Amino acid sequence: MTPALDKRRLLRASPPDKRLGRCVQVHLDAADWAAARDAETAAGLTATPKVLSPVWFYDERGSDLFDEITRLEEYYPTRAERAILAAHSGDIARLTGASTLVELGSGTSDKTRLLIEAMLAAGHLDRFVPFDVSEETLRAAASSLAVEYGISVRAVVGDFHRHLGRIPRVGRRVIAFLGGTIGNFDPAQRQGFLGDLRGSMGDEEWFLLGADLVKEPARLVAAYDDARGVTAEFNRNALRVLNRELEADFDVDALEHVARWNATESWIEMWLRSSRGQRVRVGGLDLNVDIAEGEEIRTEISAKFTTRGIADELQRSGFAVEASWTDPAGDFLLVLARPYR
Ligand code: SAH
Ligand code: AVI
Repeated sequence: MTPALDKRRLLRASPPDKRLGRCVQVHLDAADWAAARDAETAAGLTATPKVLSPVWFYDERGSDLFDEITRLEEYYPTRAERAILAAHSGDIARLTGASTLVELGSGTSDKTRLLIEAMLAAGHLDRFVPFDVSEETLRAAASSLAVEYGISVRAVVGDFHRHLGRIPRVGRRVIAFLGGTIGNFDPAQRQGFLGDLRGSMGDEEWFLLGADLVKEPARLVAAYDDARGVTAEFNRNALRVLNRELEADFDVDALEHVARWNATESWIEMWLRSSRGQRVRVGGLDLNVDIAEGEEIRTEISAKFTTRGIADELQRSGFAVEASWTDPAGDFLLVLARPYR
């Protein structure tokens, strides 16, 4: 199942999974999300240049490919963030004293185990609330974490840009947004997201943000254009998902992966370049899309930050940085912030 794409499933909430002895509840969201996503896709495919939302990457295969990316030699962010969490999860548990850990864009919640274990050791953690648009990955992670740690897990299927308000406000929360996923938002989305998040948080709660830092362009490009071609396949998979879910007929094999550093915007861009002209029918959108030979579709941006830039953006959105850490090489940043009035 792709990112909560089946409208019927969006309409119901599944009951707690009693077999686990703990509450694994998936709150599914309203069908209007699919309509908004489709409208955004139609607008993106008729824009110049053509753009797509990264939401199309994460069907089951895309989530597996992302998992493979995190283990690539060239893809340093996951290893760097894991090193920070290994060194500082105890500090985070102590500073926050939080009883609820929320994780946005949780995926497999792999690195999050370090936080969960530190928060359990500190004796405060009651529940974990993973939030993701990809239902299958969310369900699998929620079930195994509930069984493994014996904590209550309330998983929420939702979209960062629409459904933050559906996250339960229970206990004293630390809201983690790891992996540098904030870099996949454009500046307006980032501002909207931080404002929504701040508006949904109480003064005693915490925001833990992982962000990738600016570095030499060659390393950045290699991280998004690995030698084995895993990222290329991850990129093309977005259009395989579109073909399946929106009854489209993109010739995916004629689309070449391109990753480039945009120094002006301070972000990596991923594109798919068509090696031939193609007229694509997108039945689900009742749309024909003409793609010229050599034309590129932008599928993702991944912004890279400075420590100062992140602190300023957080400040402008109503958060004050309480602590921040990098890995020993200074590749990745983890920031612990709290709302100010
Ligand atoms: N946090 C994990 C996974 C990062 S991959 C890590 O650090 O490794 C990005 C995750 O964000 C995926 O699990 C994907 O399904 C989710 N995601 C992408 N777009 C989303 C959206 N619009 N709303 C909610 N989740 C989204
Ligand atoms: C999820 N996100 C932080 C990843 C990134 O690095 O921007 C997605 C990704 N795209 C290509 N490789 C990894």
